[in-house]
Amino acid sequence: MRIKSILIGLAYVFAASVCSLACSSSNEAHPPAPYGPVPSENQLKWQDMEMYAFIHYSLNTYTDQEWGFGKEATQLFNPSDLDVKQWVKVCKDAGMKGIIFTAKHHCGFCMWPSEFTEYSVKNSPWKDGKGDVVKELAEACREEGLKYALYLSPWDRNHPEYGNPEYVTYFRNQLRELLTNYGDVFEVWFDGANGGDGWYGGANETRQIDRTTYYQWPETYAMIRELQPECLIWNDGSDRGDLRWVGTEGGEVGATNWSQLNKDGEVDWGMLHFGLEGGDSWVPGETNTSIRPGWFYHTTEDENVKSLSKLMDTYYKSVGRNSTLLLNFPVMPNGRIHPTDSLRGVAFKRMIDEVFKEDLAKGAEVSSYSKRGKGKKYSADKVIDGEKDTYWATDDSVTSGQITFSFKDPVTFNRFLAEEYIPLGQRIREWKLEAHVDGRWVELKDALTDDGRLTTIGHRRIVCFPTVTADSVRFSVIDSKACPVISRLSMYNAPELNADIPDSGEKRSSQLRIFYMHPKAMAVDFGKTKKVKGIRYLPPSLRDDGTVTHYSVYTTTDWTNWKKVASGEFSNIVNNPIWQTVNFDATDASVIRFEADRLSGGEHMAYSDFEVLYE
Ligand code: FUL
Repeated sequence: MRIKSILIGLAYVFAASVCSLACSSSNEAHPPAPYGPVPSENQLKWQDMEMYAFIHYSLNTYTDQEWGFGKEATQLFNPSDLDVKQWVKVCKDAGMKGIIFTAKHHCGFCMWPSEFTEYSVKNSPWKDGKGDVVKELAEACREEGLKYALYLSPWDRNHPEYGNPEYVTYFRNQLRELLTNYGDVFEVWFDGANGGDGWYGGANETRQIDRTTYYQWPETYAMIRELQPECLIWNDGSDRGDLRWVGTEGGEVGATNWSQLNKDGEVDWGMLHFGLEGGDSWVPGETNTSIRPGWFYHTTEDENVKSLSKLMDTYYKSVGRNSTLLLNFPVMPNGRIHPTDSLRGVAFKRMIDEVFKEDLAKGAEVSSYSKRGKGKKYSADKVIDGEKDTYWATDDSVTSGQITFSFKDPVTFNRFLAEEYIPLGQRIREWKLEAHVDGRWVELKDALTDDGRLTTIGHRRIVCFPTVTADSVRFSVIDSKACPVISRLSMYNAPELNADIPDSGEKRSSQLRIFYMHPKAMAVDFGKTKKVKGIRYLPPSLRDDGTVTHYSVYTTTDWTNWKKVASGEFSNIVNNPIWQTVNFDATDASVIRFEADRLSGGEHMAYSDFEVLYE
């Protein structure tokens, strides 16, 4: 017995001296080992950008379209006042750290004088065909310290060889031009849209490709890595790049948002929107949305620029949910960004600065009942020290924990911000926030979700709740996949924000008598003859089944003789389910029939709302 305890004692002394050597004379524990996949240096830099702009500008700007068909004349491109410096100023003033420019949209028109096609600015009247928008913007960004990136649509409705291997070579040649001639590019954006029909050099037909094999992405990705090793590859999830789409263009990612996907296998909508817990690759989400309903400029949307409250909501549901925000500013036909968009951008940036100007947590005494090791390296106060690379952590065997903030004088706040130290992976699955108000603990729930639960954190999670005044605040990790590693916790008091333009100017229609004539046709009966000049269609927002992508509109005054007054395509309606407007020559009608020539899925047409435009 005695010998045993002597042996144990010796073993203890030996272990302690080994530790004191290994732990470099202090009693600090080793840092936690990374858990699961971790971000690359490039992904970390990108995530820190937080917000950057999209700029949509092409021939569509001159044809009032969202998707050009590919046969629009190059002569249409003739801006009177193209001013890339104004774009850069607008974006910078809006807090954007970079710009992604649509070098080529689905119509195939190139905004740079590509040597591989005639369908470009070089055959436009602008600057007598000597201009290069991609270059001008690259230089303007560099001058103002913004990063630069490019959108190159894989789908090309102009190119005669689209669908054949020759087109893939053409696409790669273009990409090589873009990645060679315009300096550093932080991201390439390969839009997954592929509507099928197009002009295709005059063939004017529908061409389907197999998205998984046609573009031969592995070879293209290898070329990108070689030409621009710091460039991140975005795609819609079908061919795993470095960043993923979040499954909607509405400006929000899931409140639960894992920065992981699996390297192989199908990526369904849920994986895009919420990420994949336990996925084997780090593929964080980028939330893209436009400051207006559409991506390209339309005069009719001048009144529908997103309100400040909507933009803040978007910020909380993107940057505040472990994502970045890619916010689009469309360019007008004269070559400038509209003043309303510009002012809204400035207001947006000012409001962000205002909300986050004073971190109230810094005035607190911070404590925790557990921490990693015995020293101070991983203590709770690391979450308020303003250093990016220090953090509070627990011992490896501990996967929960609590940090308490105690204030001398009660503080008033309505926002809470948390950050995990993601270079070591994303860990937290569930957490809880409580405030000590008038002598009792109340739970603070996320007001922007239905159930208010707090799940993932990742790079940054911001929680919004009604204003409280508290003398203590408790942050509790309930469930973590490995020991929690938290680099920052902050509290802010945001000014109250009333919706300046409710719902971004979108409105519900008045009561119309709408009924289905058959599953793919609906009719509106006015009861008496009126002069009508258009319709507006709001597709279902939550599922694309029943969304009308191609339509015809008929009118009648007697239910017998029908006149076709319009037909066409609602471009991009599935990804961006916004109001669609169809105008036609004013005509007498007592009934309007809206017919689905094609649905994106399902057998029954569906709508969220419908309006008739009268003269
Ligand atoms: C979509 C495209 O079809 C839209 O036109 C727009 O470019 C948007 C950013 O991506 O998928």
